[in-house]
Amino acid sequence: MYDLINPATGEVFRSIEMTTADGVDAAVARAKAAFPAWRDLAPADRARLLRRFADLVEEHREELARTEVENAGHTIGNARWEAGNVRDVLTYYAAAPERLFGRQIPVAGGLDLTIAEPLGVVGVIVPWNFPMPIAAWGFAPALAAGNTVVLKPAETTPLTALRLAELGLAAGLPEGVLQVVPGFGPEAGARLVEHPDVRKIVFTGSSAVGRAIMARCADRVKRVTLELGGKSPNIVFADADLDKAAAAAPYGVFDNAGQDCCARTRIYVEASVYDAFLERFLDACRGVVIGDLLDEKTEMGPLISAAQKARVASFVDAVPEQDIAFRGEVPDNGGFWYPPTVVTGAAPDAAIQCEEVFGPVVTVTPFGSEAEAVAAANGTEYGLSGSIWTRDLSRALRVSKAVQSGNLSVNSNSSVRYSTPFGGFKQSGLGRELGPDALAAFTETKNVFIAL
Ligand code: TXE
Repeated sequence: MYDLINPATGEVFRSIEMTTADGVDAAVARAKAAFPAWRDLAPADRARLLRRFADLVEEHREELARTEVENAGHTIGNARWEAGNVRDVLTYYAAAPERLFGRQIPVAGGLDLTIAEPLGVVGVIVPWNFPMPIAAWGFAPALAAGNTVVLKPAETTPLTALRLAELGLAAGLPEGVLQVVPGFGPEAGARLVEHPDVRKIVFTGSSAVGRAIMARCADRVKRVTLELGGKSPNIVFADADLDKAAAAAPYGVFDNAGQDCCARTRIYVEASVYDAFLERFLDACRGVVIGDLLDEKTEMGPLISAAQKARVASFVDAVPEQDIAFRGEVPDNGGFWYPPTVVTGAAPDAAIQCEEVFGPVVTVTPFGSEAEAVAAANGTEYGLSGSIWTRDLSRALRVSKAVQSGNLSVNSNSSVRYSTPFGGFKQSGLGRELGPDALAAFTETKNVFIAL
């Protein structure tokens, strides 16, 4: 049995049984058996089942949200959004089964058909930072394209995924089409990666584990989509709406207590407005509401675990005290709270500027020219998200082109929309989730030539 801990209190609230490697094998066997019938189901029926699944998620939205508050330490506002995102992702991909068009490309001597076929059994390995949405970004397009899914949630946060699988069954998904196996990464996760009947792995998590998974997938040329860490820049030019940029910046990094692969953790501000921005930004930081997770006004909760808190602290403890421009206040109750922290004066090669902290910690650094800002933004091995604040459209487009990142936003800190592709450059990942791209990632292209 594995104890689940409420991150806001540090107390065990439930224990669950973990799936062993044998249990994973059994789940994969069921998924393999369920695949042919699911693949061959009339597209309209697959679509109808996914829509009914989305309706059940909506009906149970509050219950799912409250489960996530207790299990993952999310604020109720965020958790409601996350359950709503699952509904939206299911609804979006419910339109896909009837629209998985092939192509008929003109060729000499016959008729040529290009067809998108499902892969078979897909393994989805999910982290603990956004357990519900990231699960759905994997299973919804995979199921829509006709695959069956075995999903392994993170050790610490299995409850909403388990509930979603129950709701899927209640919606009418056949047995074996969507299964959730809570288990340890090196045991249950590794078995999914190695299993010869799993045709594809979708992994979201740390870069270290992502690299190891990719290496293991190479043994069987197994398809893999990786969504790994980030160290996203937030670039504020002197001509930007400073009030807006500064007001938005705390949410861009302290949301979900910074445990967000898209967190804007490096703020770069044009030197001529650095002081003006910093003053406004620190004011906004002072206003971040921390505490009661069930209060809709609360904006930031605790970290997921004692280990994550220790990891975040190790980065901040290496920063000289005079460089800490702001440290917020958090409850002192045995929960895994870490104060929102603003660091100034960090060197470009300091760990806090280069590595993913995954906590409510942000650096603010001045820059001189546009080229300097771009070089700083591109100065890490990550490339997931980023923001550009300016009123100059040409500059926004120029900088968007130059920043090596899969998702950029101009005058906004938002990264994820279910209908547009999401994923990383460089070591932030491989392949894209969401939008039409995810369907391509869950299908294999077959070409058939018919001689006439
Ligand atoms: O991640 P892991 P951890 C980053 C973030 C964080 C750090 C460590 O910087 O501080 O990673 O977090 C499963 N085979 N991100 O250690 O271990 C594991 O069970 C197969 C960024 O929790 O990568 C869980 O389900 N699976 C990130 C999932 O991998 C294995 C989100 C992620 O856990 C496995 C999370 C193995 N050998 C952490 N070992 C993001 N991109 O958003 C572990 N797992």
